[in-house]
Amino acid sequence: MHVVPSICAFCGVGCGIGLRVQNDRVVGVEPQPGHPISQGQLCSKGWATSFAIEPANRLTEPLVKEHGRFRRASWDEALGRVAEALAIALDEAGPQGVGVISCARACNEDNYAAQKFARAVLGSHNIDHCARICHSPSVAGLAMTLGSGAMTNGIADIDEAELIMVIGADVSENHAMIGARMLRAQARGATLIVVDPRKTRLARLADIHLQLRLGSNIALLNGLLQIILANGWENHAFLAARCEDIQPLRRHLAGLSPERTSALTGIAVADLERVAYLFSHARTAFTAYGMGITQFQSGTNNVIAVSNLALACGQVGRPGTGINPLRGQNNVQGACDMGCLPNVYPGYQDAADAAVQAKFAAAWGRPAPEHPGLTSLGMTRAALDGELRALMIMGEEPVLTDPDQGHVARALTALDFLVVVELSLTETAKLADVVLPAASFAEKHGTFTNCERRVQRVRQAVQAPGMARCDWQILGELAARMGYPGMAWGDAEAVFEEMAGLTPIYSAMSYAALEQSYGLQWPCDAEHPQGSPLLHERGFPRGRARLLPVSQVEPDECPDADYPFALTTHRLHFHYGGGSMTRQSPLLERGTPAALLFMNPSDAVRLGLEEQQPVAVRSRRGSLETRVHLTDDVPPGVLAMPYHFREAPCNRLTNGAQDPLSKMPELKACAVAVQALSIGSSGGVHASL
Ligand SMILES: Nc1nc2c(c(=O)[nH]1)N[C@H]1C(S)=C(S)[C@@H](COP(=O)(O)OP(=O)(O)OC[C@H]3O[C@@H](n4cnc5c(=O)[nH]c(N)nc54)[C@H](O)[C@@H]3O)O[C@H]1N2
Ligand SMILES: Nc1nc2c(c(=O)[nH]1)N[C@H]1C(S)=C(S)[C@@H](COP(=O)(O)OP(=O)(O)OC[C@H]3O[C@@H](n4cnc5c(=O)[nH]c(N)nc54)[C@H](O)[C@@H]3O)O[C@H]1N2
Ligand code: SF4
Ligand SMILES: [Mo]
Repeated sequence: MHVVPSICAFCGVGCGIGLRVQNDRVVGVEPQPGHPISQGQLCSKGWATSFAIEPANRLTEPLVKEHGRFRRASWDEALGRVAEALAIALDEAGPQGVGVISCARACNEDNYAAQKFARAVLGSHNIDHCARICHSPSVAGLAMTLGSGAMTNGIADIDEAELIMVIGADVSENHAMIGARMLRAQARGATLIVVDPRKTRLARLADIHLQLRLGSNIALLNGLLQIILANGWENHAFLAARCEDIQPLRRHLAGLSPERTSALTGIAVADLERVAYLFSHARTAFTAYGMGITQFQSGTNNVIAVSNLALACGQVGRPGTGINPLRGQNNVQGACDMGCLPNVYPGYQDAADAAVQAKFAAAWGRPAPEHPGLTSLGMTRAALDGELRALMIMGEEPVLTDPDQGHVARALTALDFLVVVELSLTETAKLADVVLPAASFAEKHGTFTNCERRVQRVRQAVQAPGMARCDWQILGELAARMGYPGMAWGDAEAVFEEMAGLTPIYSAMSYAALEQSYGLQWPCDAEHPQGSPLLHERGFPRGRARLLPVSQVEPDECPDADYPFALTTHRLHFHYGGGSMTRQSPLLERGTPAALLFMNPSDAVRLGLEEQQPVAVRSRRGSLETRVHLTDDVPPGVLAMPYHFREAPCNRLTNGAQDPLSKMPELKACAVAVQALSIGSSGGVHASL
C-alpha cells in the first residue's frame, strides 16, 4: 500500500488528505500530516472519500439514449453525437442557443477548459455553475464595496481573532474543520457570536446566539450599526483613511432605533447593544458568513450590510479580522477564478471590456462572443422558452439542487439536446441524451482552490474506472471534432500553464511552485510571488472601500392563510449536495434521518402531529411526502429541510424568485402548508426513506 497526498473533494475548507492505494484502488483515506488547514484531522465526509469514488458505483462507458433508454457506446460514437447536436443547435439558434454548466467539484484545469470551450468553440458566454446559487451575491456585493469578492483573510486568522461573528452559516456541520478551529479559539478566550434563526450546534455552544427572525438580516445588521454610530463606537481613523461615503449611511440609519430593530428582528434590545459594543470594541473581529446571508432575493444587499458593519468598525485588512464568505464547494472559488461565469474571463477580467476581449481572442485564435451570456437559471428559462437548444452539464445535479424542481425538469426536457458529464448516473444524467463518464479527482492531476484562495495540488492516485476520462480531455476532444485544435493539451500541467499565463492573479503560480508549500493563496504574481494570505492591508482594489445604504427587504413569499409556515432549507453534516457521492457510503447513510421536516414541538401540538408522523408538504410549486422530526432547533412557525435527499427533494417546494443584482434564487425562504398523512399512506413514505 502507498499513500498519495491530495485534497478533500467535498467542501471549500480544502483539507489535506492522503489517498491509501492498494492494487490500483483507493482503499482508504488518512489526514495529510502537517497540513496547515486540517492539522491532522478530517471530518466524516473526508474519511468517506473512497466510497464516494468507488469504481463499482461509477459510470465507466459513454451512454447514448435511444427510444428513451440508455445503451453503451464508444467514445467515438458518443462524442460524434455531441459534436453533431451542438453543431445543429449552433446552426439553428446561433451561439445564444447553446450553453455549458461547469463543475465546482472538478479541478481548475477542467473549469478553465469548460469556459474556453464555451467561448472559443461555441462562441458563447453562456457559461455558469453552482456559484450562482451559492455566493454570487458575495461576488456582486463585495465587488461594489471592496472591489473583490473572495475571503479577505485566511482560515488561520481565526487563531488571532478576539471575537468571531458567524452570520447565516452552520460551520460545525458544513465547514467542519473551520468550525472546530472556531471552537478552539473560543476555548482560548475568543468571544463567539452566532446569528442564525435556527439553534445550530455552533449556536448552542456560542457565547451569544442572536436567533433572528428568518430573513431579517438587513434589519439586524443596520440596527447594530445604528447603535454603534449613535454611541460613537465606529472606527473614526479607519473610516477617514480607508473608506468613502459614511455620511449617506449615517443619514440612512439615523431614523432607526434599537426598539424598532428589536421589533423587526425579534432580538432583545439588550442583546443588540451587547453585540454592537463587543463587535466594535474587539481588537480583532473575524466575520464569517454563508447561505443564510446570500440565498435571499436581497442576497447582494445582505452582503453589503455585512460589509458596512465590518468596515465601519475597521475590522478589515488586519490579521484576525475580515469579511469572510465561506465558499462552499471544494473548488467553487476556483471555478469562479477560472471565469466560469457569463460576465468574466479567467481572473475576473471583464467580458464586456474590449481590451480583455482582444486579449483572449488573440490568445485563443477565435473572436470573442458577441452577446452577453446567460446565468444558469437564465439558461433554464431560455430552454423553456425554446431559445436555448443544447446544453452541456459537466458535474452538476440541478434536478435536485436548483430551485423549483418541476420547472427545472420541464426546462431540461424541453431542450433538443442535453449532454451530462458525470461520475455516476445522477437524477440529472437520467434526463440526458448522452452521458459521458468523468474521472474523479483521485484519478487525475490538477488543482483545487479552497475558500481562502489557496490553490493546492490534486494528484492522480489510481487509473480512472473503465473508459472514464478527465473533463479537460473530453472537452479537448470535442473541440477538435468541432474544428478547434487549440485545446489539445498534453497534460493537466499544460492547461494550468496556459491559464496562469492569461490570469494575472495566478500568474506566478506553477505546479513546481505549488509543490514547494501547501499551495499558494492568490493574488500570486510578480509582486507577491509567495501569494497573499491577507487582502486589503493597505488599499482596496477599488481604492477606498465604499459604504452603501441598504434597507430591509422581506422574502418574496411570506406565510399566509393557505401556506402558513415559512420553510428554510439547509445542510446536514453527513451528506453533501445532491448526495450522489456521500450517499454511496454506508457509514454516512447511517446519518440519514428517518424524518426530514424539522418542526418546533409547539407547532406539532397545534397540528396534532407526533414525532416521525408522515406528512405532505405543499408549496405553490409542488409537494412532497416525508416525516416530521420535532426539535426546538427551529422556532415556531418555521420549518427546515435539508436538500440532499432525492426521496423528499425540498427543491420541489422552493421559490425561484431572484435577487435582481446577482440572480440568486431565494432558497432560504418560501411559504408551505403541512398536512398529516393517514397511516395507510405512511407505507409509501416509509418505503421512500
Ligand atoms: N455537510 C455538508 N457540508 C457542506 C455542503 C453540504 O452539502 N453538506 N455544501 C457545501 C456548500 S456548496 C456550501 S455553499 C456550504 C454552505 O454552508 P452554510 O452557509 O453553512 O449553509 P446552510 O446550512 O445552507 O445555511 C447556513 C445557515 O443559514 C441559516 N439561515 C437561514 N435563514 C437565515 C437568515 O435569515 N439569517 C441568517 N443569519 N441565517 C439564516 C440556516 O439556519 C443555516 O444554519 O457548505 C458546504 N459544506
Ligand atoms: N434548497 C436548497 N438548494 C440548494 C442549496 C440550499 O442551501 N438549499 N444550496 C445550493 C448551493 S450553495 C450549491 S453550491 C448547489 C450545489 O449543487 P450541485 O453542484 O448540483 O451539487 P453537487 O451534489 O455537489 O453536484 C456536483 C456533481 O458533480 C459530480 N462530480 C464530482 N467531481 C466531478 C468531476 O471531477 N467531474 C465531473 N464531471 N463531475 C464531478 C458529482 O458526482 C455530483 O453529482 O446546491 C444549491 N441548492
Ligand atoms: S471539512 Fe470539508 S474539506 Fe475538510 S474533510 Fe470535511 S468535507 Fe473535506
Ligand atoms: Mo454552495
